[in-house]
Amino acid sequence: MGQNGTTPNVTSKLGPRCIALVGPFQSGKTTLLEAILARTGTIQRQGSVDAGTSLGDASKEARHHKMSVEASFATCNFMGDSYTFVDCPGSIEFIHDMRTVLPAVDAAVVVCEADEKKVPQLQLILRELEDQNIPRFLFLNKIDKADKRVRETIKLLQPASRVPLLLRQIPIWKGDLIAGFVDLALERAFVYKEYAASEIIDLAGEDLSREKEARFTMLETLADHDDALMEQLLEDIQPPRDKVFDDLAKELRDRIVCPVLLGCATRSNGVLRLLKALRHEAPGVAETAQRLGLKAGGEAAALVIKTFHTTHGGKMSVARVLAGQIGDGTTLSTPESEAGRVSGVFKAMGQQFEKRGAASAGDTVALGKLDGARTGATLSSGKQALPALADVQPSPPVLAIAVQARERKDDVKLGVSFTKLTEEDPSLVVVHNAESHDVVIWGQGEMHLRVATERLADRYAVPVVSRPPTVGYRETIRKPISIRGRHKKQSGGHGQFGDAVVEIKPMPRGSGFEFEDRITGGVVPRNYIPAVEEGVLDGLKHGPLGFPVVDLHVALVDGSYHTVDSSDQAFRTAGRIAMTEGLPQCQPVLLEPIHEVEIVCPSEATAKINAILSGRRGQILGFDTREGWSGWDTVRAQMPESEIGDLIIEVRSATAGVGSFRFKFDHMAELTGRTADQIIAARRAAE
Ligand SMILES: Nc1nc2c(ncn2[C@@H]2O[C@H](COP(=O)(O)OP(=O)(O)OP(=O)(O)O)[C@@H](O)[C@H]2O)c(=O)[nH]1
Ligand SMILES: [Mg+2]
Repeated sequence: MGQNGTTPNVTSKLGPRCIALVGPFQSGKTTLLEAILARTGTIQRQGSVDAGTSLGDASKEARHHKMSVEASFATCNFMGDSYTFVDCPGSIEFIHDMRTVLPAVDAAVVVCEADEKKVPQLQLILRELEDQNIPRFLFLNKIDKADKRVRETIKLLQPASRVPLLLRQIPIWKGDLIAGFVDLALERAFVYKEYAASEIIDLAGEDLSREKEARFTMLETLADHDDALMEQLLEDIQPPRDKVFDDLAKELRDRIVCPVLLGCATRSNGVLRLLKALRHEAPGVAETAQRLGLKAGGEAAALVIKTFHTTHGGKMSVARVLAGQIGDGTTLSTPESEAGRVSGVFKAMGQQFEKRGAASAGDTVALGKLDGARTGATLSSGKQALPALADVQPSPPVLAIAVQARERKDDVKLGVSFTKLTEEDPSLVVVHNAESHDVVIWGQGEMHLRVATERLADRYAVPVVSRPPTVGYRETIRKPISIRGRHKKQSGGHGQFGDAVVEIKPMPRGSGFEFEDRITGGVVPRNYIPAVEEGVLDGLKHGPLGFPVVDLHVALVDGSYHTVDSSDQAFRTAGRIAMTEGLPQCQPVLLEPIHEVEIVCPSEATAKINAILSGRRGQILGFDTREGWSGWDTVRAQMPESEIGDLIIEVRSATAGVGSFRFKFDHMAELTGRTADQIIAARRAAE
């Protein structure tokens, strides 16, 4: 027969597929993957996330938190075709792993729930798919818990999507529970069986009339982009079933509708229909390569979508092959450099890697030991390296911790681990602060950083201790003075002598430091003047309040020297003494960094965000609707760096997890009073 019914078990011509499972936090993606693997016979028994027996989320960190913390891969066979599913984390803090996967997939299954609170998250994810032009299905999961009509749920979710959500199945209710569904394209009714394929039943009575009505709504939506279908509907002609399936496939691939399927991942309901829809309607690798603008000759082309550092196999680059063949020993390049020689081709199954033969167009495989390949890289085998097919940048990080190895002996190991950590997760950034000597890990949120430190301990065996990073306080002066710095030492033979008179005065905010030489008549010889400046700089590193001193002018105006005892070192010391003795008399004042912060949030949270900002000494500069995002606002404010430290935690909790911000240094501002006293006291205590 034709499409999507009892299709014979023949390989489709589209080659191996790659499908992303995405969706809001905890919507059931990992469970759905488990159900798919069980349904396709890839695993013997469907495990569960809650019991810690699922193939996905197998890392220690994921099991511990009962949530996905990185993309996870599994390849299975369905009706003669190979499918690699990529289970992406739902938490916004780990969203980068989803972003890097998306360019390479043929389609995405957006797993969601009938939960109003998760609509902003759904919108965020659909937006990523819309922006990257990925065909997408919605899998309305957890229908075992459904408490409202599906049509109402669609109405609730629709604002999250820019294209119509096209309901393709309607539920059959039995009392308060959903017992099965009607497939509107097939015009068949099924009752769910736990952990087994649904059973076909006859449609009658009220269910039949509901089916007719819902089917008409589905066809009407399809007809918006199909004039012939519209005419048939107007003339009350039943379109042939194959024609309906063709339209469904076409409009999915053109990304002008988002079909909605129903199911329950924990009981494996609706999974077979989902697989069949993917088989018949999702595009294959050729179309995906075209979407990416790949103009390949005969050579291999692939996109790296995830990097793992495994304990036994070393570095593994999971890549989707878009054209050609990649086998053991294939030499690959990135647009910038050599990627290396493939040492082993593997099938990735959760945290396991199984050796396999060469991969060809469509396959998603792990490639061993490609030292020069990072996540996101375009790999090619031709003489002329292909240009980059995708460019996915992580969101700017929003939270930081300073870390150090728990044991000194692990310092070197920690450095190596940072490289691996950031290769596995490019949305983490490690920064060495030269001034405070802090090693700071920047990430996307509290859980993100927690998982990073756990990974350092578990995966790389470097336990670390962490604390909030040092805030970049400075100090400056408010009063000009003139002072003499004199260094004189008579110790046995050769003595030391340096003598410098300087004028210290404040300068405008942001001007830094200026040194002026106003020596006349050679009272301080030319060759010693740079040493005085160096000494002054030494004295500025640590001002009277404990912080680096900025925004001042120091002029060397007078001094004296000794023909035998004077030296660079002696004048440098004199310069420093002038500062350490002079600065306390200049009315030092604390300066704190102020950043400009731009927060994005769903509009209903804007008032809460404003309150949070004001509570943190923020000055609100204004707010506006977020461009291109219906129902979202952008709030701009100026805020002290110390208050931005853990701002994200409050922002996330006020916005059901979807709010975010970026910030940029703006200026240094004077800080006096109690807050300043506390900061200075804390600094003294730490020294
Ligand atoms: N009642 C019900 N619970 C479900 C269903 N699917 C998943 N769950 C439960 O929902 C919770 C989250 O499931 P996961 O599969 O981990 O969800 P996820 O989307 O992978 O979560 P993240 O990757 O952390 O975003 C678990 O407690 C599951 O048992 C379902 O169909 N019905
Ligand atoms: Mg998951």
